[in-house]
Amino acid sequence: MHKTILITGASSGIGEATARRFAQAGSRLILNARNTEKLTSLKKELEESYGTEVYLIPFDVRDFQSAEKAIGSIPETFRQIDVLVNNAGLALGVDKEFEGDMTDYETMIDTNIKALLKITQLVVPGMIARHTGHVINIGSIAGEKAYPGGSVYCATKAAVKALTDGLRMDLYDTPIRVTNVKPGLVETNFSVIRYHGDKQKADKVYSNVKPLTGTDIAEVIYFVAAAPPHVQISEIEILATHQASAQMVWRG
Ligand code: 8X3
Repeated sequence: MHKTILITGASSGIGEATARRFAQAGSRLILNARNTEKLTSLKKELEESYGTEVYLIPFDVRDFQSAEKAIGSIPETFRQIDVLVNNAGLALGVDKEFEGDMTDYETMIDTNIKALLKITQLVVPGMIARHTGHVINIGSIAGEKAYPGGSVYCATKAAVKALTDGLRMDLYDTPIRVTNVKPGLVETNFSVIRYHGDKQKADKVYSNVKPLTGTDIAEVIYFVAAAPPHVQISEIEILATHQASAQMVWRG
């Protein structure tokens, strides 16, 4: 697919796997994350393995000024963004709503909701002007129904659903497509981050079950983007085979 793809949160997990999948397909990549070192080594790997052209925009998506500056200064050859993958996001904590850390709550709200909205605002007007584009937001099954210990994370993913649906309505008179990709149990560094670095607790989330991988989700994201221009996959939910909901996971 000879397109230009901007991916946020591209240094690990689903974002990194998505970068690799589009690189394999011959796309030009604009990659964002906070970790410049990881991004730089991913750029090197993708250039060497696939001959991909990669432009890096390292910044914290919560920093709107940096976002404006970085996206505003994308060089001419990368400027025609065809696909925006709003992937940057995280879960922090599993506490009861009335006991959790307010700073964690703010970080989730700022990253999963406000930053996604800001990046959308910075990229979509160009898509409208070029009469082409696709916004793919990474939601979650957590956005469908709350579960204990996840209320704020679930709220942010419910917001992603609303922002995705609203954007699709705002763009229905344009050729721009809008998709919500909603993964279930995916083994990435998601749970390590959620448990504030407690690897043992994180590993338990994926024990005795075969979870999805970032690569599985990247394949779906690629499929959604590669569909013919008249096909808009509005939402797609992906669960592990032994998973029936966020909480129902059969572990044998
Ligand atoms: C991640 C899926 O089930 O941990 O978005 O909330 S879950």
